[in-house]
Amino acid sequence: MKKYKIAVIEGDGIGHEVVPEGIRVLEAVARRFDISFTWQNFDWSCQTYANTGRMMPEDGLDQLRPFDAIFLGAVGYPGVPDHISLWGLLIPIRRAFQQYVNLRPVRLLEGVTTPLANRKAGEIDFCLVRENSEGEYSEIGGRLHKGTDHEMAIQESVFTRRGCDRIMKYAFELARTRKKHVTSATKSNGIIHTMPFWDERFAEVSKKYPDVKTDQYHIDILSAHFVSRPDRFDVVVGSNLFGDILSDLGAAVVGSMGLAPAANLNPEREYPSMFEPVHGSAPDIAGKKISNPIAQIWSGAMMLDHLGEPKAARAVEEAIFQILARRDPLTPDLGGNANTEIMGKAIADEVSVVPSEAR
Ligand code: GGG
Repeated sequence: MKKYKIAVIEGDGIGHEVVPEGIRVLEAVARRFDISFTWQNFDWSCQTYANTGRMMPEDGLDQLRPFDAIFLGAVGYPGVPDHISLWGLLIPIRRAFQQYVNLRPVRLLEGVTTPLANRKAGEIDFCLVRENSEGEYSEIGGRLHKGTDHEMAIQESVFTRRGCDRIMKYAFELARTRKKHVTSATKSNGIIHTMPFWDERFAEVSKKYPDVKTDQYHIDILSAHFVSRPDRFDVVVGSNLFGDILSDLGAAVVGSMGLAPAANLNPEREYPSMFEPVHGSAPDIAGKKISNPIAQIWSGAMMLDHLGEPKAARAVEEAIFQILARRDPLTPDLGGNANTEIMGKAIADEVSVVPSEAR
């Protein structure tokens, strides 16, 4: 029996609702595939910040280091400024553990209604590869003349050759397992230093992958293509901010934020990787127990893949696909009236009977 130690951070808002459903499904698949999970909860959140002045303890990263993976819900809640909650928990974990890949699949599934006209299941199927450790998410900068008419803020972006090359290499390697096509998100017409550098690195890295087709679009028209021609993409690589924005747009075009999973990967496996839905804590529906747990559950499937359990991962994905295709149960974001727990239980039941082959 394979044994895995998983650190669990439910975080804030609907994180408390979707994470238990993710664990329910992972426990169900573990029973089928002779896997054993040990879950350790870390109560790190905006509530913790309100109580202690910190999102996580000073030695929080040391506490997480020995785990095989981190299963995270959502971070951020009204009352704590978003930059405090993000830079106090999520971003330090991504950086300290060199989780420089943020992998976010975008798939239109059978049974899900897309806001795009005339698009069928299977027509939209691509992966966003978001740079996750530098770029526009930078602490470099500051404010001057606070509170005066001359007040100013400066924020520096950081693009390194190492950072660009390693995320692009990951995108190309991924494309080789798919349709062999990488699209780069750029803005080198307006952003005069970092984006031409990004383009140069993309051209250079692509030389090592002559079998992979490439193209690049400025972020503005690329966003338009996500809506008008989403079928043209296979792997899309973008900087930290561009990748973040594109992933919410991707989730919207395939039907719901509640369906978008993500993996923060340390490909070298020197540190634990972290698995979380793309969505945030959704304060507007938190506590109503109507949030869709699928993004969290699917992130659990990505965790299984990373742990080296592909059959279990395929079973979880297949269970999600079957339930959605059947359209029963559905949470309100998908047009149904099932609650979070009903959806989680349905997928957990399905996981023990579905095939575990890729499709
Ligand atoms: N599921 C994690 C979460 O709460 N994400 C919300 C968010 O705003 N994340 C910012 C980011 O991924 O950069």
